[in-house]
Amino acid sequence: MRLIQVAHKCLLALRFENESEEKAKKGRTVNPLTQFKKIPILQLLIALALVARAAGTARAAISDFNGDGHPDYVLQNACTHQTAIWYLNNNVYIGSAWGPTLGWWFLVGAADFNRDSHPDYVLLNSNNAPDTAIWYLSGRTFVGSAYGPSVPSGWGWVATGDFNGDGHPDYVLYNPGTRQTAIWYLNNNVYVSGGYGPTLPNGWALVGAADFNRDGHPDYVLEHVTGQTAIWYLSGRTFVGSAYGPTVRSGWGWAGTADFNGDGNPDYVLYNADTRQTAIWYLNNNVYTGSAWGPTLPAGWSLVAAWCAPWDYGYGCCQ
Ligand SMILES: [Ca+2]
Ligand SMILES: [Ca+2]
Ligand SMILES: [Ca+2]
Ligand SMILES: [Ca+2]
Repeated sequence: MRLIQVAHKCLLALRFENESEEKAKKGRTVNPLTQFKKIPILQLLIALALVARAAGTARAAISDFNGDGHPDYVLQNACTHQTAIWYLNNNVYIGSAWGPTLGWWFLVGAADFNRDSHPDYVLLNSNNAPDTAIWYLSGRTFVGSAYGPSVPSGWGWVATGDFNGDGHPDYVLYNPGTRQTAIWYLNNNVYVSGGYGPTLPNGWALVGAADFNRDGHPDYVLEHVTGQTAIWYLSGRTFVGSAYGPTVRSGWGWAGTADFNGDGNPDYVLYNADTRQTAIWYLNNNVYTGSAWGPTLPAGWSLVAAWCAPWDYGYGCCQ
């Protein structure tokens, strides 16, 4: 449904762009429907589907906000743009507190960018070729902000991880059109340099990053259109091996990864956007070892960003 909405919106945008270009060229009104037919529709729909699919794999912001060693959820409200931290002990809800209100930014991740031992928010202003911002927090309290680098056209922001081992979180970017990946090395919020990572095979998308084989290097989490996941082991930006992970069931989305049971192995967080139920899938490296329900979120709240522009309100995101 989301895919159709996004594709429809993009088609409308392209149609109007095309129409106004023609108008500018010829100085007269053109029929948008005849212009519309000139767009290679199948190729366009495939490209849009790839973009929407990458955009649809929204990520949760999961980190340890109260410093007790257990990862916590950040919830976001699509109507009020308020955030809330839900403190967890493994999969069990133990309390909550308000976080900052996002305005027109979307929350997609959390990592400690200024290295004060408090996780900070990573925010985007759209789901495609976004501007990025870091909101510095002390616990749940906003203490400052800075712009990060802007993602180039055709690329999307996927995850953070320290890929060069300098202690600073870096950005992982993904181009759903070419399936190329890239790492942008940061010093706090400042772009230092970038380089390509491996290119994914057809049908797979990059959804996250964590160190699954515990060699000190973050690895990629890939998801196939079937829900099958895979870990691509990296050394820096270099592919060194891969293994299949468990398959995410229909109705559920892969939302993030963190070590919930404290055994040192990253686990999967799954989220059902219809029921707002969360689940933890415990892993030993790439191998599923068990699962537990996490808390179910209250109505109006989500674990992942709802990609709504102000003009979308009333059409699905804020109900
Ligand atoms: Ca915690
Ligand atoms: Ca910080
Ligand atoms: Ca780094
Ligand atoms: Ca690794």
